[in-house]
Amino acid sequence: MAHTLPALSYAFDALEPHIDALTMQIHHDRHHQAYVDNLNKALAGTDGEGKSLEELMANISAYPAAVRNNGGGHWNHSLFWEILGANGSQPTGALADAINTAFGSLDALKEKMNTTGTTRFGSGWAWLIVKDGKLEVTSTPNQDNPLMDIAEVKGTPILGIDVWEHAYYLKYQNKRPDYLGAIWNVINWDVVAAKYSAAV
Ligand code: MN3
Repeated sequence: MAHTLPALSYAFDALEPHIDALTMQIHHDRHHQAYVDNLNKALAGTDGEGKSLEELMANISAYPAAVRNNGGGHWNHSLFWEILGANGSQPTGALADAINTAFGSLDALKEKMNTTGTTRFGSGWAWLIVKDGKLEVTSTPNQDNPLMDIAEVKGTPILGIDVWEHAYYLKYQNKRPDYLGAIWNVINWDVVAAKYSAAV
């Protein structure tokens, strides 16, 4: 069964002014669509065609680079759209406790994610993952992710921040730290909390 582009659950302009509508439209309708299309092309007629995205990630070293890049791109962006939103939520309950235990405070987590994202050379992602029941911050290059068997640090991502220039260049140009500073205004912590609960 072919992979398909998930619809956004909010309008392109819902994250304004922090993430602009044109960036969202191009990022979702063109970049993510291209990952989906190229993944389907790369899998056509191979044994990977019948596998779920998660099955592909767990054994990605067995597949060609086109599956790694486009399968990762599809999985990563699907998570990214989900954990964004304009509801102004804050971490609560078990997730808030786990953040305080692992990092000391929410601000310390944000700082660590921002440093990790800023120092990722070139394109990639900053991640908040659950590893052995605990929260960790890590990053991956390109469209790799911590679900992949080739990842340096493996775990279950519950929040991912895209630091490819296509995620911020129209509004922030080369100022990746400004984008990373702003994105915390549009994190849907209710979704992150649900993913945390499912992962532990
Ligand atoms: Mn992207």
